[in-house]
Parts: sequence; C-alpha cells; structure tokens
Amino acid sequence: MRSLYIFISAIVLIGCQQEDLTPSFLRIDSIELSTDGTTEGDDSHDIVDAWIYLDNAPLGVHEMPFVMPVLEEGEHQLTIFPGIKKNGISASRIIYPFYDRWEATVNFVKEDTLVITPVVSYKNNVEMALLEDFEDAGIDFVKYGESDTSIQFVDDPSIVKYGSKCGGISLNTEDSILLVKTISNLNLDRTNDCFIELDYMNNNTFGFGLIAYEGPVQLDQPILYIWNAQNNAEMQWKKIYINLWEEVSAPLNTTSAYGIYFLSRLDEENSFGNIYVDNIKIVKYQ
Ligand SMILES: [Ca+2]
Ligand SMILES: [Ca+2]
Repeated sequence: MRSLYIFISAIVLIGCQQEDLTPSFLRIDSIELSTDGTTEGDDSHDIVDAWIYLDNAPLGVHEMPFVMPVLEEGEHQLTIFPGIKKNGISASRIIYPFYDRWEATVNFVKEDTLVITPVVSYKNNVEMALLEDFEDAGIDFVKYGESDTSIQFVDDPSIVKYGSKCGGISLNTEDSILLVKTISNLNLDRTNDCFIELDYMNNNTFGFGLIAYEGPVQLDQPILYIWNAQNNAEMQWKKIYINLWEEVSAPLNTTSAYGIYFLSRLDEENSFGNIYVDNIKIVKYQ
C-alpha cells in the first residue's frame, strides 16, 4: 500500500511540473562574406538562407532577414551554414559547399533577442580555377567560331558595381553573335564539386556552357541560359551560383582539361543588347 502511495504521488508531482515555454529569440538580417581579394576576388555574394544548428541539432532553414523563437536559455553552441539558390532556382536551396560555417557559443536570455551578423569566408581547401574580375590588364576570354564581338572592359561608374571595371558585351544588328571561351585550360576534377559564380546584368538573353577538350576535339555542353533579360532602364546586378559538376563528370568526358564559354545572339525584338559580367569565379577544391 505504501509503495502504491509513493507511486501515485510521483505521477501527481510529474503532472504538476509546468514546462517554461517562454522563448528567447534569434535574429539574423544577413550573412556577410569576407574574401582575400588577391586569391578569392570580390566579396560579392547572394547568401539568402541561414541553415541553423543548435548544439548540433537542426533548427531549420531560414530565409533572411528573420526572427525566430528558441526554446533555450543560457550558453549554447550555435552553428550556421550559409545557404544559396543553386543554379539561381528559388526552389533549389542548398548549403554552399565552398563557404565555411559560422560557429560560436552564444547566450540566450528568455524574452530577449540575440542579434547576430555572421561573417563567413571560403573554406581553406578551396581555390579558384578561374578568377576574372576585369581589374587587371588581360581578359581571360577570347572570341571563337562565328562570333562577331567579344568581351570588352567597361569602366563607366554608372555601370560598374565591383571594383573599377567589369566586362561588357555589346550586340547590335551588325554584330549580333557572341561566342567567347576561356583562353587557358581549366584543370577540373571529375570526382569533386565545382561551381561557377557570376555577377551579371543583362538586357539580352545569354547563356554559357562547359567545354571539354578531348585531345584535339572541343566538346561544348550547354549549361544554362539566362532568359529573363532585364528592362534596359531598370537593369540591376544579380549573382548566380551554378553547379558545374554534372557537366564536368559527364560519362563521355575522359579529360581533365576544360573551358567555359559564353554565348549570346541579339534577341529578336532588340536592336541592341548589353550584357555586363564581373567576378567570374570557377570554384573548386584544391
Ligand atoms: Ca570588377
Ligand atoms: Ca583579368
């Protein structure tokens, strides 16, 4: 009888314990990128999401800016992975594999909002197989095939956003086709991830692809077309991260010598077309 009494008391006691559901809050407006300008180029980025882990447990993917409740207080290990839109597609959100995580011990206080601005950088074992920011004397792209124009330097401050120059492509009814490719071969690894990053502004469709050099044969594989040309008066710089690995690792490739090409043709409804590019990075593991 006595043991039953203790048992019942224990149940009542547990039932009476109210969990304190007063949350703390976490607010992140943006994640910033820090780069080594010489080896990694400009710090432009389009980090849109924070993938959040608290004491290694996932707390979801949050598009910035956001404020979220956290049912914890006191010191905890907060880990944040920077997230991007893969291939520019809103429905295709990933942790960018080449940016490092942000990690810190933080202190949550109930009803208080912890505001952080994580600064991340490229991982130590990452390198740029190509870095063209149009700041030095040469341009790493040359025209080929039927192209009747090329990428030129643009230094108009009303156009340039990153550094003092960008690349510009002008199309008109006379010179209506652009086809340019990287001057030197890129040594890419078929077994590991690889992305191209690109800042661009365009009022004409353009696309790009991967070249695989199989001995004397140049195999062009289209990757992506940027169809949503912008209105000339309202053009804005955008950034895109494109995964190249699918093309690099295509079964027909037996090479490690690759290139990138850009192509464009004057859109039918246009009498001129302008495409501006900057910070062209081909990012891979060392
Ligand atoms: Ca530049
Ligand atoms: Ca250059």
